[in-house]
Amino acid sequence: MPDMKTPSSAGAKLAAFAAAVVLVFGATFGVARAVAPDGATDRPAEGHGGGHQAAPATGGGDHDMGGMDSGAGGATKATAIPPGLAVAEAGYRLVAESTSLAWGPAVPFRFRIDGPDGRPVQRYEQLHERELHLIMVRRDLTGFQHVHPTRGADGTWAIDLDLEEGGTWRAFADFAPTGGPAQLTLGVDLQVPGPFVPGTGPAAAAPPDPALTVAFDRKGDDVEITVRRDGVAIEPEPYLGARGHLVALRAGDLAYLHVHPLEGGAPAVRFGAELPTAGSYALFFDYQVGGVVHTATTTIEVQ
Ligand SMILES: [Cu+2]
Repeated sequence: MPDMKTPSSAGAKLAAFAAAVVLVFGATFGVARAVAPDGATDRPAEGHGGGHQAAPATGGGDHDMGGMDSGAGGATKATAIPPGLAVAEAGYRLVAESTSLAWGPAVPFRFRIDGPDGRPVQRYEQLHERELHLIMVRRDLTGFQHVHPTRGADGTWAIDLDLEEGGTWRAFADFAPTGGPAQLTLGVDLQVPGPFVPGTGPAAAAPPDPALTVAFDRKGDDVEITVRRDGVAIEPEPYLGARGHLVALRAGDLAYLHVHPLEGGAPAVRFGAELPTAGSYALFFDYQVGGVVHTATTTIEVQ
């Protein structure tokens, strides 16, 4: 048994690291509660006493992000970490069967969500009419896919992905485990061997419907999105229980911001989007017109 009162250099570093990890994870939970929709629209929030009061870091706080100020131990300042940066959180872990996938138009991807008991989660709450949403984003932000895997009897999720573009993809699983947090977003990087040229992903190459245009307007903390066909504003059709779904990712680290639809404003669609720091954010808006789901994308700068 090593004498814990005689810190070796490695032991002291490990202790400081552990303290920093605890603080960083503590901050993660606070912000997830503050930024997440918290089931305000489609399910009651569970066990979130006071969570809404936690204020996310706003403008100017970005220099604190990810501060693993080792050495400082207990003095490390708690930092605000948005969702999507962690592979495990609140006792849940995203486990990919393989993080190296083949190249091709229909590549099987299998994963599971392990719960606090170490077993694959088998019970989920509906979140926007699905148990789990899988968002695939190429790390250069030019590839985006929003798909819905199917869950097998053993809890394993499976889907065939279109991976005709090489590079590193980030897979985000967005879900609400029964008895767990009201919304969790876990992410893992997947390597897809193949030619990689930045800025040439499928989103960049997707042929837009020439009759449709999409305008993104910032209104304070909100984002207002107007879809037009031949110049005339139209209301998107209901898709997964809403008039559209917006994913916001912070450029640089792909932090995944939860945004929530707001009532009113039709035919435009409005979202509350608390963007936690200055910087660039990529927005991906899924909407349905004429029975076809389209994705519109833009980048916004937050000063
Ligand atoms: Cu979805």
